[in-house]
Amino acid sequence: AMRILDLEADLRRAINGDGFVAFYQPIVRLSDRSVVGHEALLRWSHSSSGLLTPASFVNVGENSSLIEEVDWLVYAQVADRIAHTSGGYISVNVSPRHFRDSAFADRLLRLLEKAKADPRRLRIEITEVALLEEAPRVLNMLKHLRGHGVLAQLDDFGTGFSALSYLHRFPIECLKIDQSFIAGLGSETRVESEAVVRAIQALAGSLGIHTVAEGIENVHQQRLVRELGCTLGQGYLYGRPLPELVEGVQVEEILVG
Ligand code: G
Ligand code: MN
Repeated sequence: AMRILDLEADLRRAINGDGFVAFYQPIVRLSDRSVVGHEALLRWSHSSSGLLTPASFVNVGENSSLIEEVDWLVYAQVADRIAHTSGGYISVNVSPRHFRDSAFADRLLRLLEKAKADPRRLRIEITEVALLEEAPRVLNMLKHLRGHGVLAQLDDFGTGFSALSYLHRFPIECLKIDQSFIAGLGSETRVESEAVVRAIQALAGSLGIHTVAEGIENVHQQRLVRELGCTLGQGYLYGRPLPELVEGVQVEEILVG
């Protein structure tokens, strides 16, 4: 309990300071490793513990609702980054909590406008849980955002409810195939993981939705997901989350791969 209290106090201090930073991980076209966009990932540069990933503090934040404030700090950094760069999109993670507030979409659009950032270069990553809760309200928000150019992609796909009936009703641009299935491609669960990836590909293809294979760490996985029909990928093979955006084609990697 004392540790949590400490962390909560730290969290508040970091929100008011510059402790939270957006890191960016490239998303590439698998055919030539050209960068199509980035996912913004939250990192906390903690004074004594170093660089922390959300897994180590998100529970504290979720309970104290501070994490929403932290998310807005990240969205503001991303809007700023969009305004000062050219190139692909940047996607931000939006927790289902944000959709409980019907003002979320407008607040996000205002943030972009204030930063002079092109809304078409921002995407939101949501999980299936967000679609199940308050479906009509979420549908309206997604339509509203899309109307202004902000597209939505479904994160960690295959791990949640995967309620397929929802998929065609919501304006979803892209499915992100959860990294557990990509990791599974080279392991003893290979047959099952392959079946899941194949099924997601078939579903997405028939609905006209793109896919991103997440968590690609080696050329073996890259080859398998390409064989299964994925065209876009993300993972350590193409780049770890870093403070700077990656531009262009990763030429050196093409020669290696
Ligand atoms: O749930 P979501 O897909 O938004 O989570 C992304 C997380 O996955 C980030 O914390 C990121 O650092 C991590 N990640 C990104 N690429 C890889 C990878 O190739 N391997 C592993 N193990 N983790 C990854
Ligand atoms: Mn994500």
